[in-house]
Amino acid sequence: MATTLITVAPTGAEVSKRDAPALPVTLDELVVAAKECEAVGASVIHIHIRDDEAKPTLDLGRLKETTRAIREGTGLIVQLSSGGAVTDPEEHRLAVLDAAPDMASCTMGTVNFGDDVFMNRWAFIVELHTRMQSKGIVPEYEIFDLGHLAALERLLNKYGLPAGGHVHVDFVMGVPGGMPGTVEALVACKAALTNLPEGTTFSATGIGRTTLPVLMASLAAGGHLRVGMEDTVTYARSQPVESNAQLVARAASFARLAQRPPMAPADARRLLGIAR
Ligand code: KMH
Ligand code: ZN
Repeated sequence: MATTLITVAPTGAEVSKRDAPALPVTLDELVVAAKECEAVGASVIHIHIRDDEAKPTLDLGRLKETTRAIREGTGLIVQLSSGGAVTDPEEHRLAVLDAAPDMASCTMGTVNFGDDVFMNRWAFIVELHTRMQSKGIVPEYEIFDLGHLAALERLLNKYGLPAGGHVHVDFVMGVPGGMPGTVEALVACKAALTNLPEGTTFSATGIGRTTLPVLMASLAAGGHLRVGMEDTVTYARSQPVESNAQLVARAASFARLAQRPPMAPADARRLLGIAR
């Protein structure tokens, strides 16, 4: 039976604990959230970390400690964000790879990001991709706009396949400044995958109120899912998210209804080409 890979993005860099009290910002909170999410169907965790004041950080020591702790506490695939926060310099974003995660994100182009700009120069993307190749870290290519898929096609044609040989992309939809979180945009992205290597897989996430339409559209289109408080802090109208596990459990229920139950981490490793 076909299954659904569920990625949880529990923290992000933009949401504050004040706005979302359930946001995991300490290592202990993150490990608890990771265990809960694994228990209800997640197989990948997309990690951003915070400092002692709960501000986003790319501190390498903390990233290493976090990677170790999630591996000790769970069987989840550890995917570190190389995107960080919009203010993070490129050197710090590249240094994330020195924490030796299983996976790291690799955003395929610059995008307006609310009132900010999320900068991803071509030369930076190439450096990230080639460093991941040499370190054996499997990328998840983050697609905020349709043109990012054309950039990915160019990247793979010029620099070759990623570590593990499998291409997996994540459509991040509904960011103000990026593509909308609509069925039409998702279908357009899926259609553009025909220009990428055969077997390329995709997941999708919708920011804010686009979460549910994107989740249902992705399942219907044969895609995988990403959910979490990085992307959504409202469960339903006037109902704040209680925990990341609540979002994963909902995604898992939809996946079961679609006859594509959650994928086990071991199967996700095989699919994504992760050796460990
Ligand atoms: N926080 C955003 C600026 C990623 O994790 O790679 C970038 C982001 C993408 O969240
Ligand atoms: Zn992220």
